Amino acid sequence: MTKVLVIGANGQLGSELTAELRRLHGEDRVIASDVRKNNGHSDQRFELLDATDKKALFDIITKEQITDIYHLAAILSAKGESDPLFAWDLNMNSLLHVLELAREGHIQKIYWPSSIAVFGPDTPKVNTPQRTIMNPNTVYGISKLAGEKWCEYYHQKFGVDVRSLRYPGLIGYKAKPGGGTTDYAVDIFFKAADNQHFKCFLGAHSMLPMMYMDDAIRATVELMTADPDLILVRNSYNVGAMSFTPSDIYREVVKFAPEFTISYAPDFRQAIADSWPQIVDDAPARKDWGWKEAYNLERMVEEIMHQLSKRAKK
Ligand code: AKB
Repeated sequence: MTKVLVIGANGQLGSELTAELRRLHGEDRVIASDVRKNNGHSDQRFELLDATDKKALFDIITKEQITDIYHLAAILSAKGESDPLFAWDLNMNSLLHVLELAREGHIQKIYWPSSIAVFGPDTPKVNTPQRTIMNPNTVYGISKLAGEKWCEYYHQKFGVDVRSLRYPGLIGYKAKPGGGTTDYAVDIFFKAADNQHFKCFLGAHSMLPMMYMDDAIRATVELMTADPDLILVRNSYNVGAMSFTPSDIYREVVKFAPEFTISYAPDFRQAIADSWPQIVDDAPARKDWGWKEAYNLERMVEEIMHQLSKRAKK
């Protein structure tokens, strides 16, 4: 029977994915873990875990008889640039520990997220193919690209069932991201909901691929529950949903908050955004395991603004 460990469960993706995995497998069959306790609510099935501590990870896996790991802990693109060696250590060594534990037969299945950050300035920006030039120039991108290669290697050499998606920017309203280049597209909603001016750290016309959190969670679950024979890509799948610029999302948000204002003050994150694709081609994900997004920009903005205004009225 499946028993899951989520590493990095307090993060933007982790908090929502943990809730969905508990809905699917049952509360008791999903252990949340993170390097810090979640402020506030108490979680009976939570373990404090430093993802770089292989012994601590091994102890939890054996104690809880874990079968599947969702390893989400990572330092993202913008934050990684302030301490590259720390980002490399966390992003890389924690993945190698999980892969080794699977090779040694302690766990059966791994999910590990990659990112559009694996691409670089000389990658084709429009309809970026699954297989193309990849020369990332952030430490986060380098660690994700190396991680993809390790996942593929462990699958080919040792038969480890590891699956991965190259997430675009993930947009949700339940938990905030930290340290990413696409985070502006989450922050904008909170400023609009609080009726505050929004100073965007990317330029108005900087287009990036993005995805609503509900779609990201569904893509992850669909990939992880697909027949292993359908998973033909064992480094990481491109997955797309929508692409927009700061001025596109502002135009949608202002429909629900007519007083809301924006200005643009690009900082170091602009160069990171400029090195990434604008639109990804995710044909293999659609063909192999049936990926299809449900949310476009308009539908996502409507949903988030609706949820935030409901929350404000409580
Ligand atoms: C980031 O901006 O660093 C992340 C990502 C695209 O992986 N959201």
